[in-house]
Amino acid sequence: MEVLDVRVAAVLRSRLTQYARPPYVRWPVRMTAPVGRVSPRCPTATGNRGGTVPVFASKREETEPPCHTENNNMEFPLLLLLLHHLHFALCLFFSLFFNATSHMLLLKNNTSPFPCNFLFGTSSSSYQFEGAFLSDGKGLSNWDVFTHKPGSYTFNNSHSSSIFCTIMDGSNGDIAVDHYHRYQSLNFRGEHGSVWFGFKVKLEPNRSKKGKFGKVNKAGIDYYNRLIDALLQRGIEPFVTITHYDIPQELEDRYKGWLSPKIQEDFKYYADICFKNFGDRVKYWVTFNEPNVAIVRGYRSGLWPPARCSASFGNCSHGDSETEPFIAASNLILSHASVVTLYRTKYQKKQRGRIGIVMNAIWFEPLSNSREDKLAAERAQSFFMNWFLDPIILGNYPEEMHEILGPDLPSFSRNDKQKLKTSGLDFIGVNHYTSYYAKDCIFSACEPGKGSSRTEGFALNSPQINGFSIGQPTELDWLYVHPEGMEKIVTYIKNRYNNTPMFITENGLGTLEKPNPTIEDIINDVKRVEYLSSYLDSLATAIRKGANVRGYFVWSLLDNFEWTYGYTIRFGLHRVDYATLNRTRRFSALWYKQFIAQHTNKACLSSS
Ligand code: PNW
Repeated sequence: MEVLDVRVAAVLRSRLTQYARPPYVRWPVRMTAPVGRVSPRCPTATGNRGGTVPVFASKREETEPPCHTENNNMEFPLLLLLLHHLHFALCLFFSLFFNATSHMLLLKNNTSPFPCNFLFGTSSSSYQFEGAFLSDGKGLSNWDVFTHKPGSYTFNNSHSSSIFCTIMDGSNGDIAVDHYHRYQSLNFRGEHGSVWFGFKVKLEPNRSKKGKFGKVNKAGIDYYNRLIDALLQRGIEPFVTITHYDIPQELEDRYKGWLSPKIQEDFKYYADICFKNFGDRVKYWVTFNEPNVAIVRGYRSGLWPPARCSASFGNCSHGDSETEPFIAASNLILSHASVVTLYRTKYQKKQRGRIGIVMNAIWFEPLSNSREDKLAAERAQSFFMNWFLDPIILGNYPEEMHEILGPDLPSFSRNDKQKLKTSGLDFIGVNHYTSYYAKDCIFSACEPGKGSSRTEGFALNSPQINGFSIGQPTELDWLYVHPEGMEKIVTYIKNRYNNTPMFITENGLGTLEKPNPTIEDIINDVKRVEYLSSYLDSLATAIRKGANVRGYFVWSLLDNFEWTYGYTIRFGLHRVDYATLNRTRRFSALWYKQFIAQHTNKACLSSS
């Protein structure tokens, strides 16, 4: 039995101006445990705490409290609640006023820098949102399996016993924010006060085994069809990512996933199902989300599935951090090319959509003005983003990679090169959150560790080096606020790739929540608004200077499962109470709505 599940990000389209956000499709996964049976769970020190999983659970507590515990007491006496609301309303009024004023700066001559048909939206992903991990015959993905495995994070559960998990809070995406069951009840425009909406949907079209080895899961196809239709009816453009990190566990078990060239055929088979079933209505397709992050964490540090690395890079039982990331990347790049070729030859003419790839894009700032550090910043980019974009757009890996890696960098055959040349992409998706300093490790000494190895191009990169911090730290160790980085990375991509159309497919701020938060703690996310507003400002500057940017999506619509951080970090414009799964609109949601309204280009509207 297999499941294909689709994560859809929604894009809101007004009459002339479109607002977007990306959806995603999880590809078919073979089911290894029947619904309702014991499922794998992150074990305790004393043994496996596997529990019975209901067909689906609408509340987190309905399952055995797995590695997730959160209890937000949201009950307030009525008067207190009213006072809170009043206080909040006043704060909101002033905040909106000041933000509106600051945004007038963006609206020079009353003209928004964002062009006609610019898509504003929010992003989500299936594993992080959907839950329902065994519903309707869905199979297991590599993330389903990985999050239930024992790992190195220890914490005490409610029975005061220690649990060792791969996820910091011992949680998993079994239920996530239950978007699978909840998207329909959402009023996309009203209830949340949102002008845009993001949802994820789980699709079960492919129900046999993995990829071409199984039958298509009809229930899944139906589900995503309903979802896509629901979006379009509300004027929301679906922007679909085919793979957001997760692949069927079956492919790992059969032939080691991305390490095998066989995956190219399976990926093509799966994408074909998506194009065939949804391509009449989906006009934006993304082959992969952040392959540069998935490959590095899966095969170099081993922090993510399939948890492969060498001893000096992490704590894994198998793997080779020096070679495997490059082999896996090569198979992934060729998979992208196969699917783009498929779309171009079989579907694009009729369906008239566009297809691209999304990269994690960090701006690397040289630590000093020295030539060595400037070259190190270039190398850091080559070994991170250009590693994938260069072969796809320019036909081969960056020169620095050839020089440093030599034969450890797989070479493309003449056939592969031909395929890369004729496929390419229609747009580049840019997920940008932060900037890092880069420091040379070829001509100067670096401590052994992250960045100083040849696999990263001997470029130490970090948001903080030698006491210098690239920007304001946040509650996430990898995210520092450096808005200038947005303009710089967009301009860099524009120059390197001949101003290929770009979408900023993710940008946002993650925060921790206090224990027992007040309603104001929950809602008043001024830091998020400041972050978004400053990054949008910087993006506007890049656009004014000629960057061909067609859309911007905030990560994320709702709080959700934040990978290694579990449910501890919250990125949502809407807060999710994980005890009840209730959603509460934050200040940032209102702010974004207003921002979009202000930047709906009046010139576009009047020319309609
Ligand atoms: C993205 N970095 O990942 C992912 O696409 C989302 O699934 C995720 O929830 C979101 O960002 C927030 O983390 C990132 O190190 C991974 O700069 C790494 C980085 C940034 C984003």
